[in-house]
This record gives sequence, structure tokens and C-alpha cells, in this order.
Amino acid sequence: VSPGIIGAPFSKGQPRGGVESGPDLIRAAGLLQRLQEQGCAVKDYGNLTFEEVADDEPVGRVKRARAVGGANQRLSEAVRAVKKDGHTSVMLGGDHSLAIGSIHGHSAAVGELSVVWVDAHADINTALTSTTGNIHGQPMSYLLHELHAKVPVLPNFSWVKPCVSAKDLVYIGLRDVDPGEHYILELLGVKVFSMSEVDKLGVARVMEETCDYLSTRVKKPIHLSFDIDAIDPSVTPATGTPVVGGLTYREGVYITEHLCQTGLLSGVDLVEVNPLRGQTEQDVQSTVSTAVDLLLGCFGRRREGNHPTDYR
Ligand code: DIR
Ligand code: MN
Ligand code: MN
Ligand code: MN
Repeated sequence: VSPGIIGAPFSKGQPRGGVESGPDLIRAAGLLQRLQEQGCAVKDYGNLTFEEVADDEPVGRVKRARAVGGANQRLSEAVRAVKKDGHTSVMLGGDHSLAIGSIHGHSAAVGELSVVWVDAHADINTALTSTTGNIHGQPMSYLLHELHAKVPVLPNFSWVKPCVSAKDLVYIGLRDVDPGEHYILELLGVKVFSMSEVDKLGVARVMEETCDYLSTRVKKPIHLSFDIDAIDPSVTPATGTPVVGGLTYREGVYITEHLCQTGLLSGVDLVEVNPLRGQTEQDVQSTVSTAVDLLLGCFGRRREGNHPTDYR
């Protein structure tokens, strides 16, 4: 397993500055060294740069569509190239609108995917159901085949082709779902493990059922899109839209360990780390170090301990 890391310092899918610092903060916390120490041949592709867009006026209620569309087109190409190089793609955000390009590029390289979306939010508003106009609350709507006819084509979005089927999507950690989103989830029959299911079943059973559900037909490569706000804000407060009652640190890490052990994890997003939303330095440090630990879990770190394969 060889992670290929892409930084995407982009924040225009939502209104709060600071989230563009995520990639550099996560690297500064030692991500690359720690991946190497656990035996990963990691390659850092650096940070993407994004064009300034003049006159990015709202389209209906949707904010900064041109900037978001352009940034994601660039990201999609970058993720596709990382996959073609043979790596597991790791996209460090930035805000969650970047899942559009990350999942699109991943699918362009490997074909049909399973998507595990770990988030307090469903991020499946369409441009028409969104009450905020923020595209980070909408990415899944552009990616699902089943919503294609419901989604207007925004400027700089004509390159986006839906590439995920509703049956190949599982949510974990939901606890703040808009009415329009709940309607869509029920209409499409999407598999959801909200925080209520995590409470009821426990995280081990949730992960067993997630993987059983996703592998009932063929075993597709898995894309994990992890919004740091899935974790409880007592642990990861430095994020734009914290919601009480989230996953514990241990539940979050367990999710990544379990997905790693499937051998199918092929692309990862870690998004919405925003240092300007922390009240203290400790808030930021706790958020960033949790992000690093989640990524280490994706690439073979076990809490029981690891040793090199050539150890004797
Ligand atoms: C809300 C918030 N559902 C929206 N979404 C967030 O703007 O559509 N997603 N914060 O992470
Ligand atoms: Mn969220
Ligand atoms: Mn429901
Ligand atoms: Mn999100």
C-alpha cells in the first residue's frame, strides 16, 4: 500500500476562511514521516494551486460555483494521475466540496467505486434543495447517477459526470441532516448508519454491516470520504460546522482500521480541518493529530502495535 498525497488548499465550498490551511497543517504534524515509519512507500504530490475567479456571482442560491467547479476539475485530473501511478490517493482538504473532484478522478481511473462517507452531514443537497447555497453541503448530489436529472448544470461543472450508484454509498455518523436531504436518502434507499445506529449497534457491527452491504455484489474499490466533523467536537473542535454528539476518537480510528483490513481501500479524503475555528492552540492540535491518526489507520497502523515485515 503506497499512499499518494495531494493537498487541496481550497475553501470556497463554504464561507469560513482557514480550511485552506488543512493540508500544510496535517503534513506539519508529521503525516509523511509517520506513514514511512509504518512501512508505507509514500509519495507527496504537493499542493494544487487554484485560479482566482472574477465575478463568481451566485447561480440561484449556489455560491462560488465557478471557483468550485474549476478547482474540482483540476483535482479530478490530479487524483486520476495519482491512481494511474498505482497509489492509494489521499486528498487533504480543504472543504468537502472537493469530494466532487476526488471521487470523480478516482472513478475515472479505476471504474465503479464503493463510497463510505463519514460525516455529521449527508452533503447530498442539490443546488435546488440547499438552503445555504454552500457547495460543501452538496457534493454527493453531483456524483450520484440517480440524481443526475435533478441537478442543474452550474458554470464550470459541465465536465462532472455522475459516477456513483446509490446502492454503492454508505453513510456513517450522520446527526445533522436537512429535510430535503432526508427525503433524498429515503427516496434512493441509501444505506445510513446515523449516530443512532452507531449507539445501537456499536461501531464494530456498523463496520461489519457496511462491508457486507458493499460486497454483496462485486467487491469494488472503496473511496473513504472522511469529514473531520464526524468526530465529536470535544475531540476535533477546529472545524467549520461542528455538531454535538459525534463519533469518539476510538470509533473514528476503528472505522479506518476496518476499512484498511478489507484490502479494498483505494482513495481517501480528509477534509474540513480549520485551524481558525479552534478557540485555543490545544483545540487545533487535537483536531490535526486526530486527522493524522485517522490517516495512519487507513494505511495499516494497529493500536496493538506494528513491526516491520523483515523483523526477526
Ligand atoms: C448544510 C450543512 N447541510 C448545508 N452542511 C455541512 O450547507 O447544506 N456539511 N456543513 O459539512
Ligand atoms: Mn460535515
Ligand atoms: Mn430516515
Ligand atoms: Mn462534509
